[in-house]
Amino acid sequence: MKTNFEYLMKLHPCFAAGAKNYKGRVHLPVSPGCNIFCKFCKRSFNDTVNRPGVARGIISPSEAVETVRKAVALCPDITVAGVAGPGEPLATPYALETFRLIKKEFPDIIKCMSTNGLLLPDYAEDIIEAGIDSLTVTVNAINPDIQARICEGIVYGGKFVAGREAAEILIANQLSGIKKISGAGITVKVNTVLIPEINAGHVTDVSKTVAEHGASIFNIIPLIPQHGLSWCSAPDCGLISKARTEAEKYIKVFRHCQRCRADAAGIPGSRDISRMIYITPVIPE
Ligand code: CLF
Ligand code: SF4
Repeated sequence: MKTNFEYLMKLHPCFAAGAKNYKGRVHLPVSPGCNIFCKFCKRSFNDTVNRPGVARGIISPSEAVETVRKAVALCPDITVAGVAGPGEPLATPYALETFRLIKKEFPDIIKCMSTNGLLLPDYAEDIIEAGIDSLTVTVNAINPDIQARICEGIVYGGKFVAGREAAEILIANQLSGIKKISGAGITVKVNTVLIPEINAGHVTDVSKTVAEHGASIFNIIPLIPQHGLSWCSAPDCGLISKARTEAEKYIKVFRHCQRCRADAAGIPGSRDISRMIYITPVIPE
């Protein structure tokens, strides 16, 4: 069963706790919009900046299937087709549509999605039905007062909700969603952005709580100080290492995150084939 954690640890580049496994992934930038407002988020379209939230452009689900064809032909070590932005995959229907198409043509490729978790309880059945094998949920706090300092607000039920109220809804949905998805046998990874000035002392609580709700692996991502959190600092190696060691008391920890672009392709931190499969936008002079 592809959702089995032991299977993913061998074949998924982002689920190997301990040694790096040298498998690859192709990210499909099919998701344009988002439904929450993380203060550190700065989405943009370009060919040069290496970080999450960046892609050369948005592609359609059928273009995504064509992209997977090209990617696996060029790099047979690609075992995962993922959707990680540049926006939120569940805010628009394109990610699930893409996974349904991929499931038909590439039954053996691992289907991976990265979500903020706001709509997880609503879409759990669709995620299961689309055949998603591994799901990442970004949970930056389980305390609403801390979460409210990281995220301005959410769009939920057709209206904007701000501050602590938004944080309460987001956290409740993330945790119940993780429980539902992991209960269905899908392996769940949790990403937490480590923000020294805001959640550094709280990351261990997050790791413990998400493990209790069924997550299998935890990834601490150092903050890139930008946008509304440009006043914060990037955590140093000592702080990252300490946070990972603390979290490891409760859950397996993934340590090789490359903070990938939304259109990354190849082997994380090693082989990059994204320029060969995505058309570089022509910027008018
Ligand atoms: Fe992509 Fe994310 Fe799936 Fe991996 S990336 S959707 S779980 S296939 Fe991996 Fe890249 Fe880190 Fe993400 S190294 S940013 S953890
Ligand atoms: Fe940006 Fe992702 Fe946060 Fe949405 S969930 S605001 S895309 S970081």
